Amino acid sequence: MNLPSAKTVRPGADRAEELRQLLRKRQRLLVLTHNNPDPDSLGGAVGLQEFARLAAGCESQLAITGKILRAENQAMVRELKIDMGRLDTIKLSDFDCIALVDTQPGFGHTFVPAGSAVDIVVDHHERAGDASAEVEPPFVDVRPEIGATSTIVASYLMHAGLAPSSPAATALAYGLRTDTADLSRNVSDLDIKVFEFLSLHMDRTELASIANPRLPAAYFRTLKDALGKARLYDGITLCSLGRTTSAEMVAEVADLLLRMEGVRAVFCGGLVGQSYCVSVRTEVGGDAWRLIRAGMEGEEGSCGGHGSVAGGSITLESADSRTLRRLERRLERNILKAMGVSGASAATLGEDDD
Ligand SMILES: [Mn+2]
Repeated sequence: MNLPSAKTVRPGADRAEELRQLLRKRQRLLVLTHNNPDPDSLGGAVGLQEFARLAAGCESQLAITGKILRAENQAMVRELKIDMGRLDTIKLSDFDCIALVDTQPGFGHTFVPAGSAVDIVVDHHERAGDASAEVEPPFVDVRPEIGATSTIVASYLMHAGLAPSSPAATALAYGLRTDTADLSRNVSDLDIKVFEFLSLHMDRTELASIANPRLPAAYFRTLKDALGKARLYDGITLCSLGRTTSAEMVAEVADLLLRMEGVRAVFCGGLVGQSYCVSVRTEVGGDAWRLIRAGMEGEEGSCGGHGSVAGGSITLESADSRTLRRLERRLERNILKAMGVSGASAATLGEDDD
């Protein structure tokens, strides 16, 4: 068990000052985040770069691993001109300070180059495993009670009395908004206070256009195809997209189907490469984590989640259509059993039912 250290309970202004002191002794900061960065990790990274520059005159670079997949996230990078490199092309010896944002050393979806010591960790996820087994970085600010990592980073700017540039404030605000579902989920007082602070500096027009980007025709073809495959049971919708473009697409279809009246839970899947990606959504108060575990019972793979959102992936030995169909049947059987609707027959969106 990890007891909060004295570090994690000191007031925000102290933390901002402590971080400033650390950065002042460094020349160049490398900011890293988890694989396939989401808006909160990008916002937090950009915000930390802003803090390093304004508070300590410390130059920095953001480097990523994986891809920026969702159209909104690509719009965020494009509109706010977020400058980032690929970690495998970065010369590590150019940097004397490494920060991890929205993740922690040892997390599965996070790559820290071998032999590199992490100096700064800012995150809002629970600390995983036995943190005491690892060398504690000089600056660790992990606060699971806060809705977004972007909030924690923006609070350093707020407490230090620094005004972020419009792009940095907009990136932080978009990260905060995304992780808290527009300040409706896992929100703390600090999230609200920080959002007000960011409101003074961000570009609202830009924020709106990031949230509603133009989408390629291929997106709508995938969506049309997916909706045709939705299987509607009493309160639960299942949808297997077959082979699809990305795990993000599976998640988007799951989000969309949950908005249908009467739907309490959605179980969505799709084959990406050799992995079958799964997204589960439940209405507020539901247990998506229980449902995904029930669905994936007996399968080779991993899953995670909390509250009304869960995701996972199943490793398939071969990706032929027969193996896929069999997997889909197993998942459907497990899910329907877990939801207590086994034996019922499915409706589709192709039928008139009024
Ligand atoms: Mn986050």
